[in-house]
Amino acid sequence: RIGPAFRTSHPLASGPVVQPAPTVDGFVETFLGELNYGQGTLLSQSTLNDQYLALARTVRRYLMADWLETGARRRHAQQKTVGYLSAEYLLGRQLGNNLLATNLQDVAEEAMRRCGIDIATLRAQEVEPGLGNGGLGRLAACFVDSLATMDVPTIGYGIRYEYGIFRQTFEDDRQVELPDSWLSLGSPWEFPHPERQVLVGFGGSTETSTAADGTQHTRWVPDWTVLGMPYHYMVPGFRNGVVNTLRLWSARATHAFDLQIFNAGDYTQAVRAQTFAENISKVLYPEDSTPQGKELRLQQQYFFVACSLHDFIDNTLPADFDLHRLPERIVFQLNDTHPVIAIPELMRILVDRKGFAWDEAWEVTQRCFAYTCHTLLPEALEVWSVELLGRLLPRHLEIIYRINEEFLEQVREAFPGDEMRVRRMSVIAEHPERSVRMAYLATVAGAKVNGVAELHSQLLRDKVLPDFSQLWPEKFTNVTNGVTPRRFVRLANRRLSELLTDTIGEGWVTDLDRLRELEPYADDASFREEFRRVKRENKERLYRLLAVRDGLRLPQEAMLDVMVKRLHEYKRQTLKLLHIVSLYDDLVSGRVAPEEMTPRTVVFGAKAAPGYHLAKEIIFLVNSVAGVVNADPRVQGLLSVAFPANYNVTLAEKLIPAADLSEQISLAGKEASGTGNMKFALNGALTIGTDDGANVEIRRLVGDENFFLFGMTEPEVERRRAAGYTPAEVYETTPALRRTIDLVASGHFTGGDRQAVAPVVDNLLHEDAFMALADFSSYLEAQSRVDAAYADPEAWTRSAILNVARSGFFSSDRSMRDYLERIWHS
Ligand code: CBF
Repeated sequence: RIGPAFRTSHPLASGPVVQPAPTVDGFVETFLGELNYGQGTLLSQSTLNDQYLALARTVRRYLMADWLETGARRRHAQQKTVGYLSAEYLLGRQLGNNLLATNLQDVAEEAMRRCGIDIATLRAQEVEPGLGNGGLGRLAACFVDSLATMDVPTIGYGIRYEYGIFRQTFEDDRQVELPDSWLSLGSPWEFPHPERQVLVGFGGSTETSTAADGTQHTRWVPDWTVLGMPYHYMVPGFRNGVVNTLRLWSARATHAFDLQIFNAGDYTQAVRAQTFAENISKVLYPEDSTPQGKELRLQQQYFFVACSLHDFIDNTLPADFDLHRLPERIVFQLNDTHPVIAIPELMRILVDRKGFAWDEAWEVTQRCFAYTCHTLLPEALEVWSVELLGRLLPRHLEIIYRINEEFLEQVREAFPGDEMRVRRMSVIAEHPERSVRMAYLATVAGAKVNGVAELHSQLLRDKVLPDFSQLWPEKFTNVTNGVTPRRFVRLANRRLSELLTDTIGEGWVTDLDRLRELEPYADDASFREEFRRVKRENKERLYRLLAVRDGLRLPQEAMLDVMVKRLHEYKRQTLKLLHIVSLYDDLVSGRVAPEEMTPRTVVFGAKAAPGYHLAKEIIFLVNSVAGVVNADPRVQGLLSVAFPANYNVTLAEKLIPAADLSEQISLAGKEASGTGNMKFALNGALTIGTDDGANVEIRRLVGDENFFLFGMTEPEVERRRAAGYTPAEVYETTPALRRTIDLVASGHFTGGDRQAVAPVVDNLLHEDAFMALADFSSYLEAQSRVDAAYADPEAWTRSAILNVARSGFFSSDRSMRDYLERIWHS
């Protein structure tokens, strides 16, 4: 337990801290003070990094009083807190967001100007904390933003990876991964709290003793431990005086090094324990949607949830708090299966440490957790082998066994004689090896289970967890994902934001449904003109950036067609590539005359998991096609392909506001929701997409006529598969597809090297697990509709405006309201 707070009657000890004046003079003074006293330098001698750190610390000062006040208010209010447990937070840069939240953008800009500094240069200094892989991690960041803006007591819990998602570069068109040392120049946004360190055990065995009254007591005796050191990050609400906390854990050795071994000269051995412990939070697993069955990953998961539960129970609640009432004070939202080991951990704390009877502890535990599933790929549902789990966390395995035993009794009672069902529903799988199904454990223990878009929640009930939804239909619910309008419109798209505010007032930033008021302006020619100006200027900004960042020269006038997301077969970047190749082929073969072509620039952004061989081959192919297309004078100005390396939140903030067309082309039934799709629609891009994930809801809201739908529906996919899908047959019978694939296979884009394209081509022709070929014709037909629509700028702009006006539903504030209503307060 943390030591007693320093007590004094001095008014400044518990009163508000003094905040610098929010004037340009006040800002300059604080900034220079930070440079002098924080960085130990003079403005005239300071480096860019000194200036960035001083600026960040200046902004931090404006948030500090609110942070302290929010913390104090939360401690006294005794309200229920949301403990968001997430192994990933893809935060993006902090400086701009915090300037926005404090309403200091203009003041800071002017203050820096007075100091002779261009604030944009300092912003560019910040390395974004890439502590997540993609959608799931970014969603967590959007959610904590919304919770602060809505003043919901929240603690975000996660891992402070020393290295986040790898930095991607290309060498000879192939992805090369570099470590992301985001902390190397200092991280001004974090506050270490060594006094709140937590001890976490691993390994060892359990001991059971019997008391005089016959009751048995089990104790876990771990054989090694590490310390969890919390780093606190501010999570400001939008101009509402609220600053919540994100608490990320870093692993430390319990004993830094062994002095005796060191003195004996074996330096490596002396720090072995330290290296071993620190490895736990060293690096983010660069996987998206597929679990990595690695021991270190299970260590990471247990490490952060053990720290977080301990932190809340022992360091946040009052010492005399009656833990029977724990569900009144916390709900832990499990962001996918990664934190699910928290369930047996809470049982262990209550039963072994706090002396609860099993049933009492189970009652409390079931009310403290809710589980969000983020996938539909069966292979992505995490399982841990019993051997590994038992070796690393022996007491937890015992607890899981008992949970399962009692649960299966319940199943037997509900479905007498149905042993097949019992086996299907068991938390313990027997094949291919004995293992723990984490999604099942979360479903058994969680008060609620939700999917992340309507279609996904439906498929979750019907296909992924059908037995469970039959047993407990009331447990299942949907919360469609959302994105924060602060970062993804107000900050990323200042021009559009100004236009919106001038037209409908500022309220939309925290009440996104108000975008509806924009609808009538879709018919106003001068508004449409303004809207087009915004897009044009955003494109210019993007192209200036890409010229400097990636050496890319892109034509200003062409339609900007963007596909940015993790590289995965189910997302079907290959389908997009086939479209590009077919456009190229049409042009160079003369099938389409240049004047018939709607000029396009296609931009990809995607990282492939380092071990995902085929995904990396697809990246190679995209780069190869881009190289040839961009160098071919016959298509110059008509077709360009760009693949800027290292797609991340920072680049997304520039790309999305500039886009005309948003590619959301996953095979129906595979993308749980998507959130990029929402960001594009909110920034006035039209979507070409399948009936998948949240596309379904986007299309329903923006209207069929403002969305380019194509491809099979999920039931059609199922039927097609059941009938026996043979991609080679589609290839043989579709001339345009055949021409396109043949051109790729000929080595045209790889200097004649047919071998280099074989992995992708062979996969498409002989496997095509995600049916890109089956949807090819429908996709091309939809793209022709896009071309025709784009050729009419007035109609296109009208649709783009309606996309913005009707996408208010996709605010993460609405998602949070849904969680509060359907899950956290139900
Ligand atoms: O729910 C957030 C996102 O999560 C994923 O990225 C994931 O990692 N499982 C899904 O693939 C997305 O569909 C989803 O939007």
